[in-house]
Amino acid sequence: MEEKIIKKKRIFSGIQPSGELTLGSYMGAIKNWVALQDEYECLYCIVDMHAITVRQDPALLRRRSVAQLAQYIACGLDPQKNIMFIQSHVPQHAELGWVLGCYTQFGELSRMTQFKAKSQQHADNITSGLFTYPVLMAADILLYQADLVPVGEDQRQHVELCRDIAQRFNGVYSDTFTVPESFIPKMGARVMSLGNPENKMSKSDPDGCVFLMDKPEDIMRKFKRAVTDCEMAVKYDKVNKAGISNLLTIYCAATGKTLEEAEAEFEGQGYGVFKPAVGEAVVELMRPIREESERIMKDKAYLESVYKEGAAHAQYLANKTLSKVYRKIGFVAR
Ligand code: AQP
Repeated sequence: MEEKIIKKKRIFSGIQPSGELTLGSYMGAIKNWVALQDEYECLYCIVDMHAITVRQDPALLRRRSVAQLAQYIACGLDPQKNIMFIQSHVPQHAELGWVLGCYTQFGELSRMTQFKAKSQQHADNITSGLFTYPVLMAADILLYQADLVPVGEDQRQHVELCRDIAQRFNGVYSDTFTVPESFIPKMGARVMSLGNPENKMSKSDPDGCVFLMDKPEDIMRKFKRAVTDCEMAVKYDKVNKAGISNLLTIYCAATGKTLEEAEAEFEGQGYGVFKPAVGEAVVELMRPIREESERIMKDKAYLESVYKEGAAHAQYLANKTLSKVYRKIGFVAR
């Protein structure tokens, strides 16, 4: 009987080393990366080229890029199973980014909500890199012919644009790129700030943000101070009880419980009991990750071997797509 080789589907995702990894990036993205690593062929990237769309401290960026790799591994990503690398080590990202920029409309980029938000946040430094960020992100994904992109809700619009660019290019030059789908978790797709539950939890808002490497006492303090409302009921109601709804989501994502189970558990108990309970659940979730990261960070040679091997493997895959693209658009072979 003929043996069928079933090719695994491919995943690409990345996080900017523009700050410390947060509970938001863990629940929105990394938790899914870990869950998907057996079923898919995965490329997980540290997107340092995206990070420089806003000003970075060079020494800190270098340190954070390596620390982020250690944290990926500590979260449960296995370098033997996944291709883990630093974006700037694979120059094909920039090369394809340039090409795709010539297939993206100015109007499309102007509509990106992240650009609007970040250009307000960094009004003194609105660079063209910030504007074309989604084109580079499309290149990241399309370079590897990824089928799936596990991200938080905030990145949905960028993945949609990536799909549009891929379809447009395929329409002009025949099938070249796999058109990817976003993969957004049911619980934790949009973790909100603890200080302002109307806003997304972001690494650039340290007050409302829990970092993966925070110490237990800091995590507890942040949750005890979390903004709630003047009622008493632990009930999920995103419109009227944004703070409590966010804490319930975090609690469920951390413990694996459903919203109904969590509401029942805290029925009749005030926020004075609920808030520390959420804090404790997060402390227990983060503890092994923090301890393992600290251990891995001491082994610089190991980390270097992981990102070097990852880059070599990624370059091999990236070259296949890039040479196809160059041929199709009419560049002379090197
Ligand atoms: N609060 C969040 N809830 C759910 N998912 C989130 N992600 C980020 N914040 C949340 C997801 O994690 C990945 C990390 O994306 P990134 O760091 O590359 O970019 P970002 O979304 O711009 O991160 P921040 O923390 O919001 O950075 P700043 O403060 O610089 O703006 C993505 O998959 C994202 O969806």
